[in-house]
Amino acid sequence: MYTVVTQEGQTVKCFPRGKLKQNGALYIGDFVDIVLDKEGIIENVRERKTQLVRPFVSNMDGIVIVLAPTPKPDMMLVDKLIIGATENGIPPIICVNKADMQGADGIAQEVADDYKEIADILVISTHTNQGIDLLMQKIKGKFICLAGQSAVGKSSLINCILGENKMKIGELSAKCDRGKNTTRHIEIITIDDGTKIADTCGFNKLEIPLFDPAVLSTYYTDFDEYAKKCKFRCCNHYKESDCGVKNAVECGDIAIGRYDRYVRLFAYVESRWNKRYD
Ligand SMILES: Nc1nc2c(ncn2[C@@H]2O[C@H](COP(=O)(O)OP(=O)(O)OP(=O)(O)O)[C@@H](O)[C@H]2O)c(=O)[nH]1
Ligand SMILES: [Mg+2]
Ligand SMILES: [Zn+2]
Repeated sequence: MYTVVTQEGQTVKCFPRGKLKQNGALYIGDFVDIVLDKEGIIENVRERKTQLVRPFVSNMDGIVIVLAPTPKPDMMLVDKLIIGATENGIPPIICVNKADMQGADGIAQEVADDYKEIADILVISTHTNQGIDLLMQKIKGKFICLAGQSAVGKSSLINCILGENKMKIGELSAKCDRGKNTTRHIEIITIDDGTKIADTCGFNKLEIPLFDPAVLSTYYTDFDEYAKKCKFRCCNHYKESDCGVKNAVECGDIAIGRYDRYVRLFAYVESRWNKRYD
C-alpha cells in the first residue's frame, strides 16, 4: 500500500492497479493518477524526470549523500552512489555529518580531496545545527533524496530540520560499528518552505548494475579533463600507458584514494562483465 498526497494536500492510502502491482513498478516520488472509490487506487504513473534504483526514488532534483566519522565511512559506497547519480543526471551534495565528533575534520578533508570537483560538500551536525542553514539554502524548494550508510544520521537530519522528533532514530551497534537499519521504508517529508526530502533506508552494501567496464570512466566526470591527454582514445585509465588520468594522480590533481577505488571497481566490473554469459 502507498500513501499518495493529492494536489489539495490530502493524504490517501492507495493500492496499485494491475501491472503497477509488480515489484518495482512504482517509485517513491512518482506522480500518479488515482481514482477514489471506497479506497484509493493508483491507475497510472506519469513520466519520471529522474529516477534511481538505490535508493528507490524518482523525480528528485538532487541527492544528498550523508556520511560521518561513525560508522566508518565507506568511500566506495559514495563512489557507487555518485555513479548512479551521474548516470541519471542527478546532482550530488555530500554532507559530512556529526561534525561535533572527533575525526570529523579528517573525514571532511578526505571528502574534499576526493569529491570537490563533482559535488557540493557541506560539514554539518544535527546535534549542534552546524551547517544546517547552508544546506537548507542549497536545497530550498527542491525535492532531494537522502542516501548513505545506516546510522550516519539521515533521519536525525530530518528531525533537526523539522525541529521535532518525527522520524525514528537508531543507534550504532557497538560491536561492529554498523547501523541497525532503523529506517525501513522510504518517506517524503515536506518542509514549510516547500522543500521535500526523502528519508531512505541506509545501506551497508550497494551493488551496481551490470555494464561494460569501458563505460565506467564516463561516470567519473572529474577524470574528463585529464582523460583528454590519454594516448589511447578509448583509454580505461587502468593498464594503459601514457594515461592522462594516471599522470594526474601522480601530480596530485586526482586524489589517490579516489583513483585506487576506481581501479578496484574497474577490475570488479570487468570480471563480472566477462562472466555475464556463464
Ligand atoms: N554526535 C552526533 N551524533 C549524531 C548526529 N546526527 C545523528 N547522530 C546519531 O547517529 C545515530 C544514528 O542516527 P539515525 O538518524 O538513526 O541514522 P540513519 O542514517 O537514519 O540510519 P538508518 O535509518 O539505519 O539508515 C543516532 O544515535 C544519532 O543520535 C550528529 O550530528 N552528531
Ligand atoms: Mg533512518
Ligand atoms: Zn587514461
